[in-house]
Amino acid sequence: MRREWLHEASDVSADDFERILNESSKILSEERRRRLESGLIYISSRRIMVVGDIHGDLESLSRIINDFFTYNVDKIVFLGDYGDRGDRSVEVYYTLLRFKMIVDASAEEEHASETERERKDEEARVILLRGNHEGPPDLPVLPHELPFFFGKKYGARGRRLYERVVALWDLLPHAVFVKCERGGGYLLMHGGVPENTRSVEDIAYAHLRHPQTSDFEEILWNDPMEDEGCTFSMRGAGKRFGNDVTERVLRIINADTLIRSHEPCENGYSIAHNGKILTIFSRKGAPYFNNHAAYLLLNSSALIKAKNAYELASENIVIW
Ligand SMILES: [Mn+2]
Repeated sequence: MRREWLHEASDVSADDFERILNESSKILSEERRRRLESGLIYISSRRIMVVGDIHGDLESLSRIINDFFTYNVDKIVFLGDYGDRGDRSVEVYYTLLRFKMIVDASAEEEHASETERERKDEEARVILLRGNHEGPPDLPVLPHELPFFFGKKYGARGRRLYERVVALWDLLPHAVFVKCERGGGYLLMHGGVPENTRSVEDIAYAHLRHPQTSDFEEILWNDPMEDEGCTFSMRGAGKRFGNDVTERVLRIINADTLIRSHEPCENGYSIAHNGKILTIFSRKGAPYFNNHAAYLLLNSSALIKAKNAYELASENIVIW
């Protein structure tokens, strides 16, 4: 596939940006309707890329998208946090949405046969999860530079484009379950597991029960900690959750490992809770200055053999 469009983002006009937003909101609404408003998607593919925070790092994003095409990846899951922090946040949004439209929308018009179109209708190949930077209005992030970057680039129209981007957040899912042939699988979300999870539905419909329950807030904001139990978070939202919480929730969901993002990692990834948690961070540069960024490639061997973060990290992480 020709990839010249990967270099377009810097020069894209407000009209072109608006066009991609129109198309994205159509496709994302359709996808949300098709999964019956659930925020949890089940997938079982052979090659799945899992990408952590991007936060305005356009260079890392381009590299990730190039690898997606080069390695014939079936599906790619972004774990959220696209804008803010990095100064190319506007370009990151354009590139991400354009990428999704090229992969998930264009094939329908072109040469898709009836069966191919049905498969496309059922399953998106590019899955953008919500992070805390794409959260509900009552859980704002600080600082939130995205509206400023839109204004800087597009002047008065920037505000309107920014609001259109914000409107997309509600259409995004917040969790993925990767089913493994051997049984079990991986639970993917931005922050972490909610303390009071009692069923899969608590995760799948957390967004519809917000703010009556704190489950949605916790999915977007939580971080693991060394101790047992749960405690308050310095972030001002979400909680810090212990090993016992992770084990209990993974058992309820029937997952072996939680794969999440949300925290910078010196080497692009880190492992917590005795291998029950893998954290992936996929951006470099100011203001975090981690040495490396990374993504996870779940290939068929990982999907058959690896049961914890140590085994996943030993052969399936790509670092730059
Ligand atoms: Mn985050």
